[in-house]
Parts: sequence; structure tokens; C-alpha cells
Amino acid sequence: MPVPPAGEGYDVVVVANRLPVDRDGSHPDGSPRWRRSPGGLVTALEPVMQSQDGAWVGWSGAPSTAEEEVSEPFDEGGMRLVPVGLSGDEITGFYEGFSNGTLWPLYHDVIVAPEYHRTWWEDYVRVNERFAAAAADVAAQGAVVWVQDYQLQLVPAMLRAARPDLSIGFFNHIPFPPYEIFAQLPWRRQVLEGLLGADLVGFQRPADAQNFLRACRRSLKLVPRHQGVEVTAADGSQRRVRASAFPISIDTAAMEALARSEPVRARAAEIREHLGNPDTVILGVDRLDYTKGIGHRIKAFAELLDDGLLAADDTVLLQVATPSRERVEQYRLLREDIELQVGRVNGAHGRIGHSVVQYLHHSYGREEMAAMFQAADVMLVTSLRDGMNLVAKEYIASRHDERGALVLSEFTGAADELGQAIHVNPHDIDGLKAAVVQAVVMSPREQRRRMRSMRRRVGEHDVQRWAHDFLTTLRPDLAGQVPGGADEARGDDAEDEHAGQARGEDHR
Ligand code: GDG
Repeated sequence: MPVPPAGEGYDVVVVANRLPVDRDGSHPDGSPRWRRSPGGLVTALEPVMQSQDGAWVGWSGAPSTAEEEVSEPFDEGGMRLVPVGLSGDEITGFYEGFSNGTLWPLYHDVIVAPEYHRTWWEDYVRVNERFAAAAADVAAQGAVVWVQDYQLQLVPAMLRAARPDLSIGFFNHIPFPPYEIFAQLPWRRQVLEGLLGADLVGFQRPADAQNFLRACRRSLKLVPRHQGVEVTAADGSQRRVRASAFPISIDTAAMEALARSEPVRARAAEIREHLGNPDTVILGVDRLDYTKGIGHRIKAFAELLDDGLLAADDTVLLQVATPSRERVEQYRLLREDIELQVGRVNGAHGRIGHSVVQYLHHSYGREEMAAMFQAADVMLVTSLRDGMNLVAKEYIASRHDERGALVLSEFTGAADELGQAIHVNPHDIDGLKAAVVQAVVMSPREQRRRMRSMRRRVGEHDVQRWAHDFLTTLRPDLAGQVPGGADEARGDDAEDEHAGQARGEDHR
């Protein structure tokens, strides 16, 4: 792959499964129309890319057919967007298959059984090659390329082979499993070798980084030392790959500003009114995914109503379950289970004009989400396994009134940081019930005490700081060019904290 001439190409390139936009039909002249799309990764990286002159390589979300060419690169929101095409068969094999039917369950504690299909793996390799080639094409000489997430684990090594001049980072948004589970993967060596093409491999929690380094030792006989390993290239040259935790966060200031805005406050009051002004509004917001523990949550809620510990007339569980991966069988089955459960609880405890569970299988705008956060007395995050969980942080950021209580699964990355949440093991239904009751009866004074501490954490550790920490660890010469350093108006504790992170300590 030829290196572009000096002055050409982009200095910061993000490579992610999805572009931060969706195809939304065409303009009258036939050119494609794009709409911004919500989602964890987009929410996290948009502010960073907007402040950089960057390029973003990703899939548009729609199948490309032989007749319809893949769209040309275009500029949007201050960055260059470079679409990568996937055929219908590749969506089935690479995306729904290997990414979401093999890796997703394998990396989330095998909550459902992963499927291993050689044809899916072949699609995964082919599509990773396409992403790597697209990134190699747009990256300037010596550029920083930041590859995102489990769908693209082979890209770092492919990119390094094509463009050894690049600085390559990889960030895994989901957990990295213990070796005993990872070892099931028939292609475990290839995946590790793919990741080791990066200079820096980032994870949500120190435990994920340790799992990765342990897998390198067990599977590739590499010896981890000081949060990294030395790898030897075919030509005998040595290179160091670092692995450490960079817990992702949210655009805290933007979330708080939205929550403070008059229309959002008014809407929050309106939501409570529409719910019948109950004493207690309990909220859940998740993609409809089996990792999120939605069923565990509804079971605990239903039992609390059965036991008379929550009053059906005065309590509402508002559950937003955003549609997700609807063509994957496990997700169809999950939806049926959850909807059956909701129907049962409402059948047993509802009355005319009042449902105890308000279940919403829709996607909402950011304003509406902020209003729901403010309308909720209790936020329930009961994931069985979750890399971070941004919803928990969004709830905290939107509670400028210092009210509300957060029930948070100990199996989220967020639990490492939010020590003042009520921590739960969602498998322990009695424990979960006790936590919900504790949250419902919590005094305003206690809510304020806990909120203040959690709000400080989320205020100081926002997504800008996450990106800054990752990029400047990858390339120290970028300090000063990437916004979000802790020295910029947020106090000067970043150096110490990050040193702690690199040593594998957690941040409670
Ligand atoms: C993965 C990891 C990790 C959801 N519904 C709507 C909507 N959302 C937004 C939320 C939040 C984001 O999507 C979801 O992020 P989470 O972190 O909660 O979960 P995943 O989607 O599973 O994300 C996770 C994350 O990557 C980032 O690294 O934290 O562990 O699994 O921001 O608010 N946003 C809008 N309408 C919706 O209906 N506008």
C-alpha cells in the first residue's frame, strides 16, 4: 500500500463498524441524504472528532448491492466520512453472525451460547481487510489511526502490514473475557495477533486489560511485563504493545446543559403527569439486549408488587427498550420473553387507565431521554455484563438537582467508578429487591450526598478526557492538540490518576 505524499490524507482517522450517520433516502438530485444516528460509540466520539480535523471510516448501516455503488467519501459535521460497503451476505456473516452471534456472547460471559461457524469467520476476515484498506487509503503519513471495538479486531495487524508508518490504537468497548472463556474461540490466536498490530490496546476496566495480557501469555507464549508485551515481527524486529484501562465516559457538560434547559424540565414534569403523578417513577433505558438484565429487573419489580413492598397505584416502572439487532434470533426470542413478562405484570397489577410497567420499544431523541432521566426517582441498571454502561453516567449528569438514586450492577465498568451508587448482583433477586426498596425510600439528604460524589466523578472524567488520555498515551506529542486534558479547567489530578490506571488500579 503506497504511503500518501506529504501533506495529503488525514492526521487522525477513526475506524469503527458504523459511520456516525445513517443513510436516509436521497436528495432530489439523487445524491444520498444522511441523518445523524444515536448509539454509545457515536455519543462518545462525536465531540472528539468535531474538535479534530479527522476522518471516520465505517459502514453506512445499509446493504450495498451490485447495482448500487458504495457512496463516495463526503464531509459532514467537520469530519471526512468514508463509507465501507457490506453486501447482504456479509451483513449476515460478519455483522449479525461473527460479531453479534459469536464475539458478543463470548465476550459477555456466554450469557447465551456463542455460535462458531467457519463461514462467519471468513466473512469477518474479509470485511476486516476492507476496513483496513480503506483506513490505509485515507491516513496521512505518520497519522494516528484509532480502531474501535470487537467487530474490527483484525484491523490493527492488517493496517500495520500495509502502513508501518502509522501509530495504531485499538479500543475495546465491551469486556475482554477471562482466558477460560476466550479459549473457546477456534480463532483465538488470529484475534490476539490482530490486536497486537496496535501500539496501544485500550479496555474499559483494568481487569479486561489483564484478561487480554493473560490470553497473550496462554495462547501466544508472550510474557506480559509492565502492562504490555514485546512482539517480534517476521523480520526479527521487536515492538512493544501496551494494554491498559481507559474507562469511557459521556459529554457531561452537554448532557447537563440539555437537562437544565427549560423545554426539558417542562417535559420531565409532563412525563410524570402522563404517568399519573405516581409517588415513585423507576426508569430503565437499554438497548433490548440480553446482557442488560431487563428480565431480572422486571422480575424483581413484579415480586415487590406481589409482596406489597411497592404500591401498584403509586409506582411506575418506565422501561425504554431500544430496538436492536432484530434479525438475530436470540434478540427476537428476548423480545418475546420481555414482552410476555411485561404483559403478565400489567395483567396482575394494572387497572383501567394505569399500567404499572410502561414498556416502550422505541428510539427517542436526546431531549426526551434527558427529560426521562429527570422524571425518574430511581434509575435501574442491572446488566449481567456491560463494558461500561453510559446510561448510568447520563443519569448522574442530568441530575443537576442532586436528586434521584442509582441502582447499579456490579458487573458494569461504571460500577468501578460510581462507588456511591447502590451496587447489586442482578442474579440475586432478593438482593435486587432490597436495593430497589433502599433506593425508593432514600432520603433527599442521602440522595444529595451520593449524587454529589458521583457527579464530581462524571464531571471530571468526561468523554473528552477519555479521548485525550487514550490519544496522548498513544502519541505523547499530541498533548496540546487534543482537547480534554484534565489540566484544562478540571483540576490537575490527571497525571496521578492515569498513572494509577496504567498500574491496573481501579477508581472508586
Ligand atoms: C457499548 C457497550 C459501553 C439508547 N437508547 C437511546 C439512546 N441510547 C443511548 C444511551 C447511551 C447509549 O445509547 C447506550 O450506551 P450503553 O453504554 O448504555 O450501552 P451499549 O449500547 O451496549 O454500548 C457499553 C458503550 O459501548 C460505550 O463504550 O458503555 O458497555 O456495551 O448513550 O443514552 N439515545 C437516544 N435515543 C434512544 O432511544 N437518543
